[in-house]
Amino acid sequence: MVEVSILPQVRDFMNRLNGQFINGKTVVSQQDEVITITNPATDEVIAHVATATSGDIDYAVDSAHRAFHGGWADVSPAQRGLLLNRLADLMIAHREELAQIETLTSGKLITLSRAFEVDYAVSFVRYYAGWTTRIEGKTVALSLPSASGEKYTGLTLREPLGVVAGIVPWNFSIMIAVWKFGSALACGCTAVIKPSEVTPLTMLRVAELAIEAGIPPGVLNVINGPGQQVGHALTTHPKIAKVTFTGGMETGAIIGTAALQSGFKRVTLELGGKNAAGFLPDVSPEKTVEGIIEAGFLNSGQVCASAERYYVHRSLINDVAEQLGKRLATLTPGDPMDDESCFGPLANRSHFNKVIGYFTRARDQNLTFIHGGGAFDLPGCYIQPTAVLAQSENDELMRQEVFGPVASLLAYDSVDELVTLMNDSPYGLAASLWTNNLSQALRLIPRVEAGTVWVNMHNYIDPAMPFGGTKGSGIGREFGSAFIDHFTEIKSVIMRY
Ligand code: TXE
Repeated sequence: MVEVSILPQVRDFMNRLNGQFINGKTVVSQQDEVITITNPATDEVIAHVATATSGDIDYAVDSAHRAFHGGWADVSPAQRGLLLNRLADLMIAHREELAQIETLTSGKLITLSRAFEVDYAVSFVRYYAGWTTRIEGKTVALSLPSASGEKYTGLTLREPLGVVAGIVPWNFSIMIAVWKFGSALACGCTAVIKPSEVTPLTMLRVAELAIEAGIPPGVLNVINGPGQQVGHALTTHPKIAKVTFTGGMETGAIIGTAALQSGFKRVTLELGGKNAAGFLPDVSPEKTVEGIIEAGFLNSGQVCASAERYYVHRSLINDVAEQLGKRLATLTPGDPMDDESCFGPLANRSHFNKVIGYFTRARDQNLTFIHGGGAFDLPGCYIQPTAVLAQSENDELMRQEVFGPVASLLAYDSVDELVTLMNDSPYGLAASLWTNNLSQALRLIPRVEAGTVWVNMHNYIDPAMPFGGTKGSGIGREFGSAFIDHFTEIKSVIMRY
């Protein structure tokens, strides 16, 4: 056991009354409506955050609007990149502080908070910083007829959209926020981020670091509060040009509709998935089990790209089930603030109750639990790592996104059946194929309906690779060069001479 001691600056930050970060300053307009933050590992109350008033929301959007028109869009691309890189440097300098705030709030293992919420998030900030000087238009040869010798020149300009609202979930509160504001700021847009109401703290600290880095006040603002009030008011605010959201499918439909109905705002939606992993018969049960652990149990399964549906050839499924049960038994629960813990709690009580509800209904439907299926007898939101043998592709556990540490296994007989089963979902975010048969893999990849297909791996998201969903998993792509299309508007210019 290597228990991490809480830094004094983390204690100070948690003890003060936080609220919003607007126009370069902390804003706490009301003391009566506060969000109470509970550590999901201990159930202890650890902080309070004031909810944004409607005046705060207007102030945040107006500040971002003024910062956009007053300069950020005109800051040279090289300077924008430099400032984003300075923010990345400061995030690294404050690595332990950010990681501890995140772990105390979300229950994420401290090792994961350092790796994903700081190191990995910083890779994304630097990646976006690198794009600032590479956003360009085109010159176009025109086809207009020339009646009396006149000529035409056509060119396209890429212009930043304006103020972007970034609505963020609780599973990766810095990294996913970086995907939103990094894209926005790189393209010359300004941003108002609304973190999840259960993880409102870490982005406040990142926004403070942005000011220290020299990013002008108003360029990056953070407002907190419940989705249906604060999130909705932000989404529909007339000065918001674009909404970029990561979260659940139902909420995505509400936000997408509200954004379109309030002035045809541009929208990017990343809505999770019920991701499939297909293991071909050449993969041994041992490798299949390690593949399932990689695909489904990172961050206790609270990863939008995690797999929850596992298809294993009928000839191997009993072996895989037996070995998986033994392997899951090694995932013992630990304190997220312990450097050596390998399996932490879920991020909040309401999510815990939701996951337990799935297990209860699966028991009622007589599904076979290979391992787990309940909570650990501990304080906090600890759910057992769980695997079930599904009865059919119609089981609730094969259709609904659980977003927890659960693997549902189903047998298949032929490759064609495997493809049909993998595609039998309203979602299409990510999938993985596991085989050493290269030609088989290359033939299957185009047949799998998902925005990302991994081969012999899962959950690997790289800044250089576009990420987003097909079908109900959303609209648009983040990262790669694809994000530029979603944060700029193309202006066509035609000149006659
Ligand atoms: O997410 P919501 P929740 C999935 C996962 C989970 C389910 C629900 O299956 O069980 O979604 O989780 C804000 N207008 N994912 O309830 O509702 C809200 O305040 C504007 C997948 O936490 O999607 C928060 O900031 N904003 C996932 C954000 O939306 C609204 C990650 C996400 O909340 C709003 C997390 C509204 N009407 C959960 N309602 C992924 N894709 O990675 C809510 N919000």
